[in-house]
Formats: sequence, C-alpha cells, structure tokens
Amino acid sequence: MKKIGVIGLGYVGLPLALLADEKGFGVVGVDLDKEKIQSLKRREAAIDDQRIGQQIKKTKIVFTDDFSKIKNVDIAIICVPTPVDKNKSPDLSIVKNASLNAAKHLKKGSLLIIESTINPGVCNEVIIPLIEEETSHKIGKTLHVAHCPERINPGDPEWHVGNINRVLGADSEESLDIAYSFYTQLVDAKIKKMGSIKEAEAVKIVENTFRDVNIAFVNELAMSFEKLGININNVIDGAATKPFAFMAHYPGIGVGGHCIPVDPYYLIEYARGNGFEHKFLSLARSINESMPTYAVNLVEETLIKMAEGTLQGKTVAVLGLSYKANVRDDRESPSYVLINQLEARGAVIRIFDPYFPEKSDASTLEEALLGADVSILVTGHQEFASLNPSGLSNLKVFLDGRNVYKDRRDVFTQNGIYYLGIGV
Ligand code: SAJ
Repeated sequence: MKKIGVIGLGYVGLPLALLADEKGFGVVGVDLDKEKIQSLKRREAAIDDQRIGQQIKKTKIVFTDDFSKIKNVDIAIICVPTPVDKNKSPDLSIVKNASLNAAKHLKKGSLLIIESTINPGVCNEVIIPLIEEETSHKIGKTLHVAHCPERINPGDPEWHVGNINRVLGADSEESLDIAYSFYTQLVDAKIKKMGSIKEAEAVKIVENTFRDVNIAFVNELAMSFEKLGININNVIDGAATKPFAFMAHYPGIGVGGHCIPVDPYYLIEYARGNGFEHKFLSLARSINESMPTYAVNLVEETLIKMAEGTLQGKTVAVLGLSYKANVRDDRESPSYVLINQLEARGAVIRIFDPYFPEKSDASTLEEALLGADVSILVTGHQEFASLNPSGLSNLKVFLDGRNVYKDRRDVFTQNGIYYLGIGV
C-alpha cells in the first residue's frame, strides 16, 4: 500500500485521511492549525459527523503541522480552502502555499493531487509553474500533478467520501493511472478519467454553477409569481412530477456556503481574463445575491400596508446564521446581508441561531421572539420547524425565508400574524 499525505484536515481532508487510513494506507495528516492537530492527536474531531467520530477513535494517522513529515509519501493530496475575497475575486493564496510547501518535501516520482475547488487553468497556469520556479522538481518528470475535485456535501447522511463518484485529470497518462489506482482502492464508486487536468477543474465549477443558476431561476420565478399570485413551490413540485429533464430547486432568502456562491466567480473571472464575459452566470449571481434585500423590501412594504410604519425602530428577530439547515457554518451566509440591510433601515436586530450561541442575542427561540415586531427565518434549522407564536402579541410579520411553513401558515395567521414566504 502506498503512503499518503493529506494537507488540510477540514471537512474535506479529514474524512479523506480517515478513509485512506481505514483502507490500509499509511497516512500523514498535515494542518497548519496547531490546536486542530493537538485535538486530532487526542482523537477529537471538530467535525460533527457520526462516521468521523467513530473513525477518529481508532485511526493510525500521524497528525502533524510539519510539512517535512510527508517526505516519504507517494501521494500528497491538497484539501485546503479556495475562498473568494471581498470583491468576489478568487483567492488562491492558500492552495498555492499548501501545494508549494508540499512539493518542497515530496520525493522524486511522487504524485501531488489537488482536491480543492479551483477554476480551469489553475493547475497548468498557477500551481505547476510555481512549483517549477520554487523547487527543483520538473513536473511530469520528478513530480506528477493531478486534480480530483472534492464533492463532500457537509451534513449529508447518505453521500460521503467513500461512495461518491469522482472525476480525475492529470499531467500525464502515467500519473492519471497512479491517481486512478489510488481512488479506485479508496472509493467504492465510479472514478471517471477526464481528458486533461483542465477538464477535471471545469467539472466541479460547472456542477456548482449549474446549481447556482438553477436556484437563481426559481428565485426569479418566486419574485414574479408573488406578483402573479401563483405559489412557486407548488408549481415546482408539479414540474418535478415530470420523470425526465427537470430537476427541482427551491427559492429562498439567499444562497450561502463555501461552494455555490463562490465557484461561479472562479469561472467568471477566468473567462473574463481570456476574453469571454459570462453574462448569464453573472446575472444568476446578482439575482441570488439580491434575495436578502428582496426579503427586507417585502417585509417593509407589508408593514406599511398594515399601517405599522416602516422598519425604523422595529425589533426584528433573525432566526439563523448558518448558510444551510442543521449545520454550524455561516460562510457567505445571506443572514449577514439581511442583517446589514435591516440595520440600514433602522431596525433593532435580535439574532438567534442554536448552532451559534456565541453570536446570538438570545439564548432561546422564545426569548428571541418575545417582544419582536417582525421575525425572519433565514435558516431552515430543525429547531425552527415547530414555532408556536401564540402569546407573541407584538409580532406583526413573519417572513419564512425557506418556506418551511408554506403549508402551515395558519400557525401565524390564526394568531393575527402576517405570514410572508418566498414566492408562496
Ligand atoms: N439553496 C437554495 N435552493 C436550493 C438549494 C440550495 O436556496 O434549491 C441554498 C441553500 O439554502 C444554501 C445554498 O443554496 O444557502 C447552498 O446550498 P447547497 O444545498 O448547495 O449546499 P452546499 O453549499 O453545501 O453545496 C454542496 C455542494 N457540494 C460540493 O460542492 C461538493 C453542492 O455541489 C451540492 O450540490 C450540494 O452540497 C448538495 O447537493 O447538497
């Protein structure tokens, strides 16, 4: 069995390292976060996942923050973040540093695989030139490079690193075969060889951009159908009865996370740099980014219609900071855009997210709602699925940003609370 190094032990790298160890590979897990390394050495995983919690207890992985410990591995896999900066431009600094630090220690004939999400061209035009400039390696001769985009879906009970199909691209047939052999031993799923590294880079970006434009499609329909008096969710459920050529997505108060709102910008920027303007992808991004403002406008217009004045001075309970239900992850969360908009209109904000007690202004849902004039559900956490608003005499408007109560709005209306959904 080959020796494996995994660089970056977050929600992508740790499950990968644990699985490789379970399959009998010798694994060195590298992360620059010393505290994380210490807790992993204590067999504690910062990821809330039952499978990982069990694997970590019996793993033989060597956890370290020292890159030199990978000098004897045959394959090093880069699983570090590739965020965008505040101008939505790709930030490749982390993946560049990790790849270079790994290459500096990798022995001749080893293989460097990048799993981090990167746009087409990054391996050939950024990573490989960087390694050849800064180390004695000659890619394709002393060091091989491949790309196998990660497909981890945080919080998914069914799909995990051991059973998700993968795509693979490499700098040569030889390294493609080495990487293919590794992944077919590791993963009980289809491993598709792509024609080039660039094709493999493009697959992941296309997967997530596909999702972003489809969400923008239903978000625009939601805003239109709200004017037309049509329930968009019912229409989507109706369209979903078509057994082919339709894939249901649902409208909401915004699109957050480390993937969907980020990946399109990688493609938009790269194409722009090569003379093509992605008008459609950019429009989809602007529609999804406009949803929090759409929600705030909807609330304020409703208050005015109810002769309750504007949002100025109103207490607004914001339910949820996480970008998606039942996880503790607020990266690129629409909640923060919403809060800024509300504050700009003079509202008094009261935040509650059970996954972020340290960022909440209330310690319970009841406390958050008591005395609030308006409440906005941003995240479909399980904890918000059975609200009981009776007795909330101040509450005038409830905006359900994830249409959780689309079939149960009487929970609010029977208590004299105006229910608003997103297109429902
Ligand atoms: N969202 C909608 N409407 C939808 C689906 C999602 O508004 O119909 C919103 C969510 O509320 C969230 C954001 O979009 O704010 C992203 O949601 P997501 O379900 O796409 O969750 P992610 O960001 O964890 O996406 C991951 C991605 N996986 C990888 O990149 C490996 C994505 O490719 C998957 O499609 C997605 O999980 C999934 O299917 O759950």
